[in-house]
Amino acid sequence: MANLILYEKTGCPWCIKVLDYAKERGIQFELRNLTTPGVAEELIKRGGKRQVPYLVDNRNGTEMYESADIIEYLRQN
Ligand SMILES: N[C@@H](CCC(=O)N[C@@H](CS)C(=O)NCC(=O)O)C(=O)O
Repeated sequence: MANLILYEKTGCPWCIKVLDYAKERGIQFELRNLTTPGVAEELIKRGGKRQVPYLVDNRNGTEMYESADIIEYLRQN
């Protein structure tokens, strides 16, 4: 299983913000796109709502919505 999973959607500006930051820093994710069948249901089950970006850190169980919070988390971790 990948350390970091990012739920995202093609063309979502908040997702692009997170992906650009991660690219700059050489951080890699397993990407799960909302348009893939089953992914939206999986996201809602995990976090409670259909909103991307959503980060999962499998190293410690941290999960969160909100691009600004995700970027801050990646910066600190
Ligand atoms: N404040 C949130 C905004 C996230 C947001 O608005 N995401 C939109 C896509 S850009 C979304 O998840 N919409 C629901 C959907 O596409 O089904 C953030 O910065 O992460």
